[in-house]
Amino acid sequence: MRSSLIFAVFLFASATAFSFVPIWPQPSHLTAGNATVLLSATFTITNFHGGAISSSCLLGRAAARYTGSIRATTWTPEYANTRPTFPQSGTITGLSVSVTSTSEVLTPGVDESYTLQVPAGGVATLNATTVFGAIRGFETFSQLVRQRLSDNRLEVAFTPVLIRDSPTFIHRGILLDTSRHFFPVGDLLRTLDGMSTVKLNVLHWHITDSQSFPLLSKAVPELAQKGAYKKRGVIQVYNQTDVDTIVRYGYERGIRVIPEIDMPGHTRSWAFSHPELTTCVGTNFEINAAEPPAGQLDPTLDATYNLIYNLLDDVAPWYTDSFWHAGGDEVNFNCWNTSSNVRQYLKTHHATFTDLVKVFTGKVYERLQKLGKTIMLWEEMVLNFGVVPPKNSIVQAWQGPASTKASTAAGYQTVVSDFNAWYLDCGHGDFPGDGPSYCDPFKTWMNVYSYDPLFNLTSSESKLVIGGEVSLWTEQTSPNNLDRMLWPRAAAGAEVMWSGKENGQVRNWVPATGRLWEVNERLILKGIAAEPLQPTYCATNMC
Ligand code: CP6
Repeated sequence: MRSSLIFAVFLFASATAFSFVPIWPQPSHLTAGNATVLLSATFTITNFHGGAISSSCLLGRAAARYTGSIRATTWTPEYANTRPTFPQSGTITGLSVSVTSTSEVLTPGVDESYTLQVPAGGVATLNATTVFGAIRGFETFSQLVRQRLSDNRLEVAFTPVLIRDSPTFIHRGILLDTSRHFFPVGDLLRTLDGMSTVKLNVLHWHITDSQSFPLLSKAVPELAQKGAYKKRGVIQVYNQTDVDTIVRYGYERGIRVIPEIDMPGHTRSWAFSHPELTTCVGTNFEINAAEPPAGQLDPTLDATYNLIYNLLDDVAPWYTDSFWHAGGDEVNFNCWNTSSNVRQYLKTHHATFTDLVKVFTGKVYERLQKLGKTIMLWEEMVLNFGVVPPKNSIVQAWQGPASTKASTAAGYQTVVSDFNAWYLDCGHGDFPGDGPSYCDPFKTWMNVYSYDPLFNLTSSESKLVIGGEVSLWTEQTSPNNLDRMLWPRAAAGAEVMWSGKENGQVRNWVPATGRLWEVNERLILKGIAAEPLQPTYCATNMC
């Protein structure tokens, strides 16, 4: 019963797959031919005069990187249901790129549009406003290149090709949690490789949480020295050099790294070094926290703020992006209520727990603003506690369409990461006998793909949605399964965020299957251990 359902689905997927040029995410405008052009062995990406581009500029480095990776293409259509063999026309000798703006500053909303033209022979051309648009165009070009099985030469398929492309949303992200499990720098760099393949442009790095504190600040090293995981005695931390490596690697690919040091909730790990600044540590998590272990910063102490200021002043400049995620999810008042200190404060100041949240956010946001940061925050701060952050702040809505609507209706720029569709950790399963949880079922790539971040919004509310993030909380993800938890599902989200709706409708995953199959294979060739979509059988046969 179950397998026949799955195979019925494959039938639909294969039936329409041939009509697509396998670029992921789908470009906004595409016209393609039915010829194949040989790619010269000396293929080079050049400036519009045909000359080399200096590696002292970002464009030159990206051009050199893509020239190398395109020449080294090993993807073949052997197992692709999207690649019929077409007659061969001429030879493409190079790709000439032209960029209008000389700015290399990666700002939120930077122009990522490009126009790519691959003729029947000669030189292909790429035009973009900024270097970041050019990088998106390089990626698209690279997805047209394949290795011919007969003689191992490279060719560009579906020529002549004309593509005009730009993103639907300016903020297209992955949230990665490095607190529940530690991930070595290489895992983050590989994740950035996958992101650049599918044109994602934000890594929301949820660095710290209750379980561990892996960011090694110079000003307050004790937080990580005591709060990070240790493996065989080796402390698992990111130091300034590691952060710099990750931020630069992202920048070179047009990917912003937005850090989050979650607070005031989700902070039990701070208690390893500063028990005096935390509340409810060691108490019953079922009452005092969203998940074990319980522990929250004490918002009534000057020393708490001094620690936060010392930390932020030190590490904020390591992250070059203008955005800073200030956390604010799942604050638990029962936890604060266990503290006689807190109860006394409330009495003396005739204050409520909500007032405490406002005191806390007021101080932290002010410091972040002094550090030049635009603030991102979890929805609860605004929707549950009536915190009024600086006007240009970005609210991250994670509890579903009603949250997105409330956030945008209140006038906030909003990033959507609805757990009903875009929580990649969701649904490993429940405790036996508990029945399904709010997080079930497992979010398949089809769930991710069929989600509309603008569901039930008015047009003015929709305009405030700047994008989304597929989120990987890592309670049950380690370096062992990172890649298959992210890929190909993050790619499915990437297409929703880049390409938007399909003919004004929620995207239909059925005809997308063949294209996703191919980009997934390309991710695997880049060293990413992505999950398979279908039996290999389906790539060469009608299923
Ligand atoms: N950790 C943090 C989490 C979650 C959140 N914040 C979470 C909540 C619900 C689900 C999955 C993850 N694990 N810090 C919520 C933003 Cl279903």
